[in-house]
Amino acid sequence: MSTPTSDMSTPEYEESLLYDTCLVDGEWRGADDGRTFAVTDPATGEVIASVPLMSTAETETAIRAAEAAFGPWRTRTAKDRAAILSRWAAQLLEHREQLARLLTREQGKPLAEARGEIAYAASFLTFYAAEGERVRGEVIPAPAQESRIVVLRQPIGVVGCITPWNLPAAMVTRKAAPALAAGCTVVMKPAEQTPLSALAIAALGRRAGVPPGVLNVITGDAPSIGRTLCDSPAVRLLSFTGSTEVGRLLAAQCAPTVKKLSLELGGNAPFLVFPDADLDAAVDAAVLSKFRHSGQTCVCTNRFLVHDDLYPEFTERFADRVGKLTVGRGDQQGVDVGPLIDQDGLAKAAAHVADAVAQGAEVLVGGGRHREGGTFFEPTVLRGVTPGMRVMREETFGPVAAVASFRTEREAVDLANDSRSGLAGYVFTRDLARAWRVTEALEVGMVGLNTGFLSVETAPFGGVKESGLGREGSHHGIEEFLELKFWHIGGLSSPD
Ligand code: TXE
Repeated sequence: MSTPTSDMSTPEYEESLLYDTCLVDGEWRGADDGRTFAVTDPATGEVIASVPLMSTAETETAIRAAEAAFGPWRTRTAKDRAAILSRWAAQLLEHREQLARLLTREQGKPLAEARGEIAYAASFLTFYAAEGERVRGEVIPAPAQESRIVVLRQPIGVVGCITPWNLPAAMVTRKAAPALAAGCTVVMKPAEQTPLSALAIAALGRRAGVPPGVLNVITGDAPSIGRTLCDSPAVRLLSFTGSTEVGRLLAAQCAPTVKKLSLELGGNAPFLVFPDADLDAAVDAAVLSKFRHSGQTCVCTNRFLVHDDLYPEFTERFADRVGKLTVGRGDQQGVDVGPLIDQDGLAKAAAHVADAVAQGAEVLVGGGRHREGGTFFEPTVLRGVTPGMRVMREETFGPVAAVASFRTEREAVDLANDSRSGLAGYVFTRDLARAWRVTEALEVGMVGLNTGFLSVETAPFGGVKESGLGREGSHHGIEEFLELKFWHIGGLSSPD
């Protein structure tokens, strides 16, 4: 193990929050062999920092640190843990601007979105500070008068967390906050594109009093770190947010240790506009739900399904609005849509448009790489898409809106459910009975009714089908990190 690197409490680090080493057992360290990899600004291609390229050995060290920290952490009072999480939330909000700028640099998103994400990240710490104090057991009826059955809810143990690059701050706290509140300890691996937000947030956690080993953040080689977390019998839960493909691989790798899994995977969100919808509200929500974070969230709409009667007007108004979106670097004033995360993201968006056009779809606006160059893609609206096109079958994860039409409610629901994913869905109607019918029929975990906005810390975020397992956020989210133990107490004799 290499010795801890520089003193990370210097004013330079305090100010920039640009941490370029990993947090293991409360110390900032590099990889054992000193190797690093570069983190680049997706808007410019410029290298921002180099962070440790850690692998199996360092992951094992981090797991041991988390194991050693588990006993002392789980036995702290819930109030103590809550106080630390609350201070951590305050640290995030106090450093919101620095964190937002760091996030924009490594991820590309407009500053306004980055500021929103930091507030969202802090909300999980605040929420779970309180929720951790509400973890309680129960007494249930026993079979005999002289016995009792008591149910305990206990922390599961060491948790491995793997987070994505699209919400690199919020996904850290959405996992770490309930884990720590429950009394678990964490080994976290952020996405290689965006490790800096995670390291900065971990540093603020240390300043808030998170003890050594309770939260470890390691950067590096995803397959070997992932494999080590999966293989370790000490890791009792793997919490992953990312692609369905990697989720499937991790599930298979966790099978030998029968590890609990929490998986938040890709989506293919339908957005249904019925003939009685408020068209203004639907168009506003369409723009929000498709183009925030450049279309790179798992709850972003992937398929617009619009009733025949509204189809011409909806597509025209939507395309008009989309054509007015400002594309540019996230740190520039007035930018609505930033770059895509990398060349792979750009290639996928371009391939989906090309496939749709080859099969007869029409480009109403956008359609290609943006003149900014790099990984910028034009906000795009496609009309006349059909269910077999890639843009309808796969998650585009880019600023490409595919709009198809339907005739009946049954057809709309069938089209919406014609996917192996089932994360989010959006429904626009003013008919209450229809809203109930359609919401109940949609095979998804979350529905936005007359809104394009879904995610809040108080609601159980998650999907069905191949979109994953488990829920994050809300009082349900902490259950992932707890396990039940019942205690059957006998021999309680009656009084004389
Ligand atoms: O995801 P990956 P990618 C979807 C979206 C996107 C596509 C591909 O459709 O276009 O996935 O994105 C880690 N063992 N989502 O390739 O590879 C990786 O380091 C262990 C939806 O970036 O799944 C990162 O930390 N870990 C999504 C995380 O997995 C591994 C968010 C996500 O990367 C690993 C991101 C391995 N073998 C992409 N390989 C959402 N649900 O919000 C990769 N990783």
